[in-house]
Amino acid sequence: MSFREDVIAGLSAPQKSIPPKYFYDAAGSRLFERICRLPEYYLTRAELALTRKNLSSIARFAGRGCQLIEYGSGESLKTRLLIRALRPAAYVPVDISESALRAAARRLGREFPWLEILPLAADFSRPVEVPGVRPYGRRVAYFPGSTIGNLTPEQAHAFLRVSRGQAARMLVGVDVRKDANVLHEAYNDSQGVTAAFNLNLLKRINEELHGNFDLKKFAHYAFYNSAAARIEMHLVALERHAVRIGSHRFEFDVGESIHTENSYKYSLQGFRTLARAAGFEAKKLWTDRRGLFALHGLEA
Ligand code: AVJ
Repeated sequence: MSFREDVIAGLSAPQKSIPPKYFYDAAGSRLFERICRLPEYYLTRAELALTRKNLSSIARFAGRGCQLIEYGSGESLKTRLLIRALRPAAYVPVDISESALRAAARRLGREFPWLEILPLAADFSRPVEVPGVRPYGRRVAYFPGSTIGNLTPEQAHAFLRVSRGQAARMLVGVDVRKDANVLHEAYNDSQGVTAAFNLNLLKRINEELHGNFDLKKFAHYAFYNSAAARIEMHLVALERHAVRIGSHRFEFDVGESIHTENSYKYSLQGFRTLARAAGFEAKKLWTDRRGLFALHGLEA
């Protein structure tokens, strides 16, 4: 489905929604980078800290000379730490954005001239087949950043199942279930960067799909749904009005929302159970000092 088809279908349902993968246009990616530096958004720092602290044991688990498949464009500091420690025979970044892939491949190629980089443009919110790339040794899938949290547990199960057929081992970064107040702050930062990130989706629709969203008529709303163990992000209409996208027209009642993201949180045991149900053994667990974030080492 294209951006247009997903948006039209999502806004036509009783609970309006837009898939979170569309947050990441150029402006959205820049806003996300700013989120990662916010004092309230502990995830990025906690994952980087645990990666630094456990780098040699993580690299040992993956195995030197493996073929590393990363879901996400892999421009991050932790990816570069891992590549340096692991010296994979090949690196396959998988991302929906061709431009993000190109930029990551160019930059990593400069930093690691010895590394074979094989970028793959694909939408990993659905199961993807990573084509076989010669016998490069063990394949290890790296899925950092709690991106798996954007999937429902059912989708995460399906994703892990497909990955199991492709990679002997997986490294999955998962945000840990915790005090709802801490979670609330992380998605309601005081500088309003998360709000801008959420609202940018409407701007993107205006620019790319000829929409006429008035951004002043929507507010960022994020809360922790503890029964479902997920942060939900919404864009709430502040007044009753209609919006056009091309020839389509969508009505908003006051207080009606567009659900833009789920960000699931897992207890350590909860994620192990999910991985086991998908055919993995949870072999290793690394966490930061405060136990905010987890990296699970799974074996098929
Ligand atoms: C990139 C999906 C892990 O869910 O925390 C950050 C995206 N949304 N602030 C997350 C996000 C709002 C982020 N993930």
